[in-house]
Formats: sequence, C-alpha cells, structure tokens
Amino acid sequence: MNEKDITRASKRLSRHLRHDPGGIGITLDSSGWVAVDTALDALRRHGLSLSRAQLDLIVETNNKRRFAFDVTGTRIRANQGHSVEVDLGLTAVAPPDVLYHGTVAAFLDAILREGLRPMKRHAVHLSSTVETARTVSARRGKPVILEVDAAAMSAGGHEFQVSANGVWLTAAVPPAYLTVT
Ligand code: HQG
Repeated sequence: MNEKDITRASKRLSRHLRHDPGGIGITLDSSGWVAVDTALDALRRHGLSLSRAQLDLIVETNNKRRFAFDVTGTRIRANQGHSVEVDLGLTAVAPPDVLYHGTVAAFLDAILREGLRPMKRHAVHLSSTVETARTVSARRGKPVILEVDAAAMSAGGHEFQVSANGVWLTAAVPPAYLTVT
C-alpha cells in the first residue's frame, strides 16, 4: 500500500466508524466497537479489500491515531469524531488552563454570539496546542484561532474529556470563555 492508498482507506474507515456504519451494513456497539472481521468483510463487499496486516498498518501509522483496537485486538473503533450515538466511556478530567479551537472567519460572528457548539459531532473539539488548532482550521480556509479559558470553564462546572488520541472534548463553550487570538 502506498501513502495514497492508506489515506484513502483511512478516510473510508473514518466515514463508517464515525458517521455511516449502515453504508457498509455494519452496526457499532454502544461504545463504538465493531468486530475487525465483520468490518473487513463489509468493506470488501463494498469495494475496499484490506488484509488484517494492512488494517494494522493503517491504524498504526495514522497521523492522528484516529482508530484503536480493543485489548484483544479483535474489535476496532474510532477514537473520536463520531456523529452516530456512541458512548466512548471517557471520564471527566481537569483540562489544561488554556485550550484552543481553530475555525474560520465565516463562522466567527455566530461563534461569538452563541459560543462553540458541537454541530454534527458529539462534542466540541479543542486542542492543547495552537499548531493543532491551526491545522484543523486550515482544512476550511484561513485559520482563526480561539483561545478557550478552560480553567474558568472547569471552575464553573463544565466537564472535559480527552480522547485516546489527545483531542479535548466538551459539550459546548459559551462565548464568555472565548478570546480571538
Ligand atoms: C464551527 C477533524 C457556527 C467550528 C479535525 C467548526 C478535528 C460553529 C465547525 C475534528 C459554531 C464544525 C473536528 C457556531 C462551532 N456557529 N459555526 N456556534 N460552533 N462552529 O469538523 O473542530 O481529520 O465538526 O468552528 O482535525 O473543525 O476528522 O469540527 O469549523 O480534530 O480526524 O463548526 O475533525 O479531525 O466542524 O474538527 P467539525 P472541527 P479528523
């Protein structure tokens, strides 16, 4: 598999493990897991043939560690980013004092008015570094970086979780905690 094939397969996995399991006829359990054999069979029936070794390579080399196997190695899930209902079983943890969110100018007025909302996903995605926030926003255009006063949010009772791949998650960020950098 070359890099292009790996990226293509990774995008396909993201789609079905986060948003559209039904598109290949699989069902995720309540924690987002599906049996590896089931997923590979379903992908094969829908035009993407991957061996287990190739799947291992995709999971291991993914730049954002988007996927994980369970401890037995027989099930796979996306680490975060779902739009389908799943409970990842993450516990609330104290965030760093400051977190960042990358967006674009077109969304700024709405965000400063109503705060950050999860939109189609389960949670608002935040990062501990400006660099990651910049990369996230650069997918959409010229980055606008928002600083989130996570310490004040936490003190105010807002809960934070961190996914297995280091993405900070929270239900919503009211405008009072946001500063445009
Ligand atoms: C914006 C990718 C209007 C928000 C990335 C964002 C990330 C609002 C968009 C991960 C708003 C939602 C998540 C409001 C938020 N009004 N717009 N009130 N509140 N927005 O993709 O954080 O490659 O769901 O600024 O790298 O951009 O898929 O969230 O622009 O880690 O693994 O609404 O997705 O990861 O977009 O990205 P998204 P995101 P993967």
